[in-house]
Amino acid sequence: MLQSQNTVCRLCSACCPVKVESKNGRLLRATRKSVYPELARPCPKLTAAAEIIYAPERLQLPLIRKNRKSASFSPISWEQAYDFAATQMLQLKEESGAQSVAWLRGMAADWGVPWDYANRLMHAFGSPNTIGNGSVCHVAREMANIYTCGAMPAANPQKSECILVWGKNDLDTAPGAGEAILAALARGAKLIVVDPVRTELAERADVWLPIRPAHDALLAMALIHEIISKKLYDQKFIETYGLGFKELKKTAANFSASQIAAECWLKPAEIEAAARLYATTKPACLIEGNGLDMQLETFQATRAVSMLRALTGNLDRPGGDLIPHPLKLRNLQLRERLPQNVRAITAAYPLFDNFHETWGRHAQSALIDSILEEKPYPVRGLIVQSGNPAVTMTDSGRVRKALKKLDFLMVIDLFQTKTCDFADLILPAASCFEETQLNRAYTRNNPCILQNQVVEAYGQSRPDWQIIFELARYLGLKEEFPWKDVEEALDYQLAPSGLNVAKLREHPEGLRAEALRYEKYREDGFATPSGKIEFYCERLKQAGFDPVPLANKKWQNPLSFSRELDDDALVAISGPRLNTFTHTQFRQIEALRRPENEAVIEISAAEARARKLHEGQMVTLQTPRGEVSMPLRISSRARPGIVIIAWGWGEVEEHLNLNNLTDDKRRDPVTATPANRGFMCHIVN
Ligand SMILES: Nc1nc2c(c(=O)[nH]1)N[C@H]1C(S)=C(S)[C@@H](COP(=O)(O)OP(=O)(O)OC[C@H]3O[C@@H](n4cnc5c(=O)[nH]c(N)nc54)[C@H](O)[C@@H]3O)O[C@H]1N2
Ligand SMILES: Nc1nc2c(c(=O)[nH]1)N[C@H]1C(S)=C(S)[C@@H](COP(=O)(O)OP(=O)(O)OC[C@H]3O[C@@H](n4cnc5c(=O)[nH]c(N)nc54)[C@H](O)[C@@H]3O)O[C@H]1N2
Ligand code: SF4
Ligand SMILES: [Mo]
Repeated sequence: MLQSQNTVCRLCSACCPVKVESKNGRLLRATRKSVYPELARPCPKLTAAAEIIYAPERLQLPLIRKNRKSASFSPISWEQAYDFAATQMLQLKEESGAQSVAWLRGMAADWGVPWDYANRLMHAFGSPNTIGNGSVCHVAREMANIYTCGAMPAANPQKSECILVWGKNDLDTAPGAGEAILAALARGAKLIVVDPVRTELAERADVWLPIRPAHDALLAMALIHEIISKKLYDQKFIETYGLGFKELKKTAANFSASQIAAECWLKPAEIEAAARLYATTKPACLIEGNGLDMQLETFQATRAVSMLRALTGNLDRPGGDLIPHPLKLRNLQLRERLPQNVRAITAAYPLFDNFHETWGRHAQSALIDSILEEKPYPVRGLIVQSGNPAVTMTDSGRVRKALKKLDFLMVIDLFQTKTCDFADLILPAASCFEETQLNRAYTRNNPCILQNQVVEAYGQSRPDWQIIFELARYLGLKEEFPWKDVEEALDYQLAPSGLNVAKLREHPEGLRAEALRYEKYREDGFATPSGKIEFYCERLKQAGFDPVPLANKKWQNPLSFSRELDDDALVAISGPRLNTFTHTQFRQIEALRRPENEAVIEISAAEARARKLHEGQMVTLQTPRGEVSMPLRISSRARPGIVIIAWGWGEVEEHLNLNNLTDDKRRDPVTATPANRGFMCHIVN
């Protein structure tokens, strides 16, 4: 039977509302529902949805490694798989304590309820070690925003007159948000872009600041200084709602545009123009992105950036940056069940571990410290769900060593990835169209839209929720997972919000639990300890960090290997994400492989001339950690001094693995963030 149903696509984290046509439980095609159909561009991943979910390489059955010396796997039944997994986990628990088993989450299963279920299972089992990859993604930025204004604001470009895009490439990574920017530009809104790469948005910007990678903290402080010294800030708002403005003003005075411009590869006049345009055009919103992540100064850089919204009085005003209304949900994580005396492997980053009730632990690199260096104790068993750490984690050589050392590794995925090379057991997961779930994008902000199962699970694959609920039974944790299916579990979790699965299904356009309100701070204050915007943060001071960004820090080049490599080195950055792929995924899909999106290293024409390199030749990049080799592309997107390296190709060939180059020794002291994105490297040819 032909059917047309609504759901949310989760082939990448943009979580677009989509319509799916299916026949006899099989997906035929899917299309995005855009608010701006005239501006919408098709998403190639979604267009290829049927090819992705019915790819011949897709896992259909649980697989067990024949023996530790063998590279081949044999199919087994789900019962045998759960039994084997539970036996391994319980044996490790008996020998070394439950904490010797960790659960590592990649981004693909979402940070909504699937994250809660994994945490619940591990907490009930007795291990505090459910670890997400938020130290290299947006969770570190969430924390910085929460420390400043109590929440991660959501930009409202729909009503903005000026949009400041900082290290974000929405046209390729979040098309709904990208279209909202295009619509604003079409009605005359101004655009400022901070990005070292000439992206499509940078090309369209009124002011483009092609910043030297990882120098964002300096630029943010210079913008703050410019706005304060030229009296462009919202004095009334700051007097009423700000804490520590004087201290911020004093620190920012050390970072005037003329003092820092050269260090940031910018001109003072450009910085001044950006500050004036942003602060004098009302309302203005600020869209920050992954360009700010994966820096050694991610936390303080983002804190400084987040202060711009408050200084200009744009917080929680239409067209500014809205403080979200998260849905009221039951906290399912059972963290209170953990024995008091067990420390998490991420304990060296206590502020990051505890900044939020349900974000949990995200200092991803601490997992590798634990396995290899046994700090603070050894993790011996690992479950990897919806992630491909052998390729996506920092310093792949070190990660591979750690995966090899484990006594037990189980991977839950749709495909047999490079990470599976180290696995004892592989469980086939259902895709986003084959499972019902509630994604974080729709619980942190109203309106709430349900991701709906619209087709049957492929082969014997099972949804993530089902795998966790069933594994729980084999671990003797049936009471903690009493629900007969995900819908019952979702209804239980949604109860405080007044919503439930049935109501959400009836409203595919989404439902609000509360009416949209602006300027909520007038009644509620901000969710910081002082109830104010904390330009100065006592909690950070107490923990030994700068209470105002860069207050005591002597600025040093934060790019990895800047001390080890000579002047001939270039700044390498991970290429902006392509709209055809999600990280390491989908390279096996024929329809998504085109000559223009293959793995390449991009440099400017000037740089190629100076180094006598030509288009198409193979080049090798080297850092003290390792090498990658790819064909060279001479590109107008790259400025001199920079190499842009295609991201995610390590799944195809080891010599294409960008994380062979990255360094995990130096990290942001608050969030454990390594410099995956900006680091020095040599071209060796
Ligand atoms: N050098 C460098 N390193 C980086 C980055 C970079 O730009 N440069 N980016 C970083 C960022 S922001 C991130 S988020 C990470 C991403 O790191 P990962 O999360 O490891 O990335 P993916 O390659 O998307 O891996 C997701 C895996 O989940 C599987 N999968 C998809 N859907 C499901 C599902 O519903 N259930 C289950 N169980 N599995 C599923 C996919 O097949 C895939 O193998 O990489 C980080 N690492
Ligand atoms: N198609 C697709 N969509 C995705 C994903 C995907 O893999 N593919 N991944 C999802 C995930 S997990 C994430 S985290 C988001 C990321 O979404 P975005 O934040 O939009 O991510 P990127 O395109 O990686 O990077 C944004 C921009 O930051 C710039 N940049 C690089 N280094 C710096 C720097 O040092 N400073 C500044 N200011 N800018 C810099 C890059 O040039 C790029 O244009 O996308 C999500 N959506
Ligand atoms: S952008 Fe991402 S979430 Fe949206 S339709 Fe494409 S793959 Fe799906
Ligand atoms: Mo990410």
